[in-house]
This record gives sequence, C-alpha cells and structure tokens, in this order.
Amino acid sequence: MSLVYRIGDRAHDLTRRGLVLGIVNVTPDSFSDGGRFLDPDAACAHGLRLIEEGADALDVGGESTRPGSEAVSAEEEIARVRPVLERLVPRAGVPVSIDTSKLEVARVALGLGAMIVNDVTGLRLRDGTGRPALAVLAAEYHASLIVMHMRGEPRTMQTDPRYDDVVSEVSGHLARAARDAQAAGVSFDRIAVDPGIGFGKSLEHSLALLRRVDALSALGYPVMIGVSRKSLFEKLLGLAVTERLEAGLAASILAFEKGARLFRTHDVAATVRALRMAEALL
Ligand code: HH2
Repeated sequence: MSLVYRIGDRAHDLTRRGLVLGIVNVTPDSFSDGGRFLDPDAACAHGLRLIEEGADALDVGGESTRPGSEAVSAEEEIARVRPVLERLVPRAGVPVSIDTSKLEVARVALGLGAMIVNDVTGLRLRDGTGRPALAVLAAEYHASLIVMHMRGEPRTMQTDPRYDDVVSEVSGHLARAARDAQAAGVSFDRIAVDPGIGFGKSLEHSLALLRRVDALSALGYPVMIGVSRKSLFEKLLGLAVTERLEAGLAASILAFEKGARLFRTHDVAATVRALRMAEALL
C-alpha cells in the first residue's frame, strides 16, 4: 500500500521514505534550546542551517509546551513567529510548518506562506458550530495538518497521567480528530497524526506508544514521532539534554521500521543520515 503526504502542491511518497522536520523554537523557555533563537535573524539563520543539513521541512514554534510551561497570548506568539516567518519562508525552499494551537497565530502564519499547521492539542479548539477551527482554517488555505495527541495542558499534563490502554485510547482519539478534520474539508492525504511523546504520558506510556507505532500507522495517515532530546531519555537512561542524540536516533529508527514517516528533530544532520540508512534496509 502506498502512503502519500501532500504539502502545498507536492505529493510526498512516504511508502519507503521518511521526512525530517527541523525544529525552530522562537521561545525564551523551550526545554532544550530556549532563548537561543529569540532574535529573528538568529532563528532564520538556524532554520537555513537545518535545511542545509537536509531538513525536508521546518517547524516554527513561538510557545513552549514543555511540561510545566505557562501559555502565552496570541499577540505574544505572533510577535515571536511573524518576523521569523517573514524572513524564512521566502528563503527556505522547503515547506514551513507552524507549531501552534491558536487560530490567530495559524492564520498569520498561513498568510505568510506556511504550509502545515502542527497542533499539539489535536484540534481541541472548536468553532461556533463545533468544527475543529484549525482544520477549517487549514482547508481554506489548502494547508496540511499534523494532529498530535495531548492529555490535559502543558502546565499540569505530567501530574499522574492515567490510561486504561494508552495505545488504543491515543489511536482512537487521533482517528476521531483526523475524521473531524476531513469533515471540515482537509483532504485525508494532508493529515498526519502524532502520539505526542511526553505530552500527558508517563515514561511507560511513551514507551508503549513507541513500541506500538504499527497500531497508529494502521490508521492510514502518516505518523509523526517527536522524541528529540525529550526527558524520557533522562528517566530511562539518566541522560542529560546534551547526551540524548543516540538514544533519540534509536527510538526514531525503530519507529520508522514500525511505520512512522515524519520525524521532528533538533538534530537534523544525524537524523537524516540514520534515516537514509534505515530506508536502504527497509
Ligand atoms: N514536541 C514538542 C513540540 N511540538 N509537535 C509535534 N507534532 N510532536 C511533538 O512531539 C512535539 C511537537 C516539544 O518539543 P520542543 O519544541 O523541543 O520543546 P518546547 O515545547 O519546550 O518548545
């Protein structure tokens, strides 16, 4: 069976190939690179460097969603991402994604040429008629979606998350969200799903989801995995944030073998090398 993810007017064949999204965090408080790219020129230069390293797309975010982080206003988020998108989109030559859960931020980003909306709340925000507002907006712009599963809110999501069966609950939730997005006008081949590693999940929950990526890819949408530098590597292996690259690559490549096709990472060059090797062996 073939698997396609459409971004802009391009259909990416993901049957045997993965895509790497390089992370551009324009935040003072992201857990691994907070404050490094708050200046728009620095953020733009960083994005261009990730493209040189082989990124297939960039994911620009103006709000940290690390456990315990406080939400920021739409105005503040727009003030952070707008100057970066203005510089980056015309020069990137690859699609740019906006990592946001806010309608106003997504609207500004799509207006500036972003082609993907990456919503860590899994389309929680509804419009007046109960439709997922970000999907309605994406349909209007012929944009693509990444629908991620998160239990609760970043501020509190890691306080004792509980599931009866994390794999079936997350996959059921993603299937419903993707169906709602299609009903709102987004075509099925513009939707990717993401289990949200570390978002309202204990270490055991995140490991269970990584072991069962096949159950998520069975939904028929491309599966994204974001493990880059995350705290599960500290909890499991005692690794500091600067020591998590190899463990992250191992997790990403095993996820690829189980069907994951989109990889959101800070470490683009290494991820691209590992992925090209895995593709050759698939
Ligand atoms: N993880 C983070 C942010 N956005 N989006 C998707 N689809 N999947 C993820 O796993 C994901 C995401 C958190 O990572 P990061 O951007 O490095 O940190 P912060 O939220 O502190 O900015």
